[in-house]
Amino acid sequence: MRRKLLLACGTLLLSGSLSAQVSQMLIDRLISLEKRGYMIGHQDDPFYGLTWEWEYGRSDVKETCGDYPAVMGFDLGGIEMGDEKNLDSVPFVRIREELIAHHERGGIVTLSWHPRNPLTGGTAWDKDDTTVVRSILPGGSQHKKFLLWMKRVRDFIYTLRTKNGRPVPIIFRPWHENNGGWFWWGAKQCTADEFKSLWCMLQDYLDFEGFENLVWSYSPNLDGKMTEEKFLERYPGDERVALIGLDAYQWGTEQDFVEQFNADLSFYSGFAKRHNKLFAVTECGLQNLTDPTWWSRVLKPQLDKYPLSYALFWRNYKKEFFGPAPGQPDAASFIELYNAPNTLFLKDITK
Ligand code: BMA
Repeated sequence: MRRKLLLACGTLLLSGSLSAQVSQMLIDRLISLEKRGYMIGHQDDPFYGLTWEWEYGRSDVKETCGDYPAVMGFDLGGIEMGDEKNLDSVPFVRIREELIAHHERGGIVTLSWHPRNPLTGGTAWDKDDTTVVRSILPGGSQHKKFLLWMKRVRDFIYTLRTKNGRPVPIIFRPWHENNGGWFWWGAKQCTADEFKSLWCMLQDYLDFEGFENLVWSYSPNLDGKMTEEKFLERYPGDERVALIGLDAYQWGTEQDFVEQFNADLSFYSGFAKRHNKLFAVTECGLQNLTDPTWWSRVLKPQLDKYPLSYALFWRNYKKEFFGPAPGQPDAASFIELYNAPNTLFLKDITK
């Protein structure tokens, strides 16, 4: 049965089963936390950092500023193949363990998915064939295969439960950066209708009665000139999305980033407000923190201007890292971000 997102008294309301109440509770919590500031998140935080990997209890964010990020992100890429490890070599058993642990310590968790290319067998970035999405929709040559891929995702998510058997509420962010042209589900790779059918197919498959702990996040990439018309072209619809996300990295100059980021932040936060949705910067960062003052001088002043649920920095992979780490030149700037009253880390959201 499809979940209904109803608008009532300025909040999002979900009807349905006990698990739907689980996602509604997360939505309510996010709405209420936003009144106090925005949360800081980090991808793959408990698995590895700049100088360590796989050790339990470690976190570059915590070792830099003294607290865990409020939000932790994990990626499902590879689960569709039945793999034991995800595309970044993180064992799925460990993902399950850390995701549940973060929820149980009061944190918020989000899942992304970089699935392989179902038509060619290549990676999520295997983008040259423009028939991939069509091929996995009902009637397509790869539909049956994709049903199995979705089943593997569903089976894994089903195991994400607390000791008492309650499903963990999860911000689920599939088909991200779909306005770009680098994933097989990108704007150059499929039509808007094909994209919407892809979204609905996955959502209808995962979102059935009794299995509704997912808060769906729709997250295009930084455009710099996003408009309502452009945005709506591939937007799956208000009834299918609870959180609007923006993935935004500084790849070029600071000036370009600040300009484009503000343009999109202004559009996205306005759209979210008008449509009664949450808004978050669902991926962000400056690769390898080449500017040691970036956190407090470049990023924070922009985030401060808009109503925002959280900003999540991408993973600290040694060759390309986006989060802070102790002893790094940017650590002091990150601690400044941490000390600000409007940035929320784990302790802030659990007290
Ligand atoms: C990208 C890079 C890749 C990684 C992928 C999924 O942005 O970090 O190295 O495999 O995300 O985490």
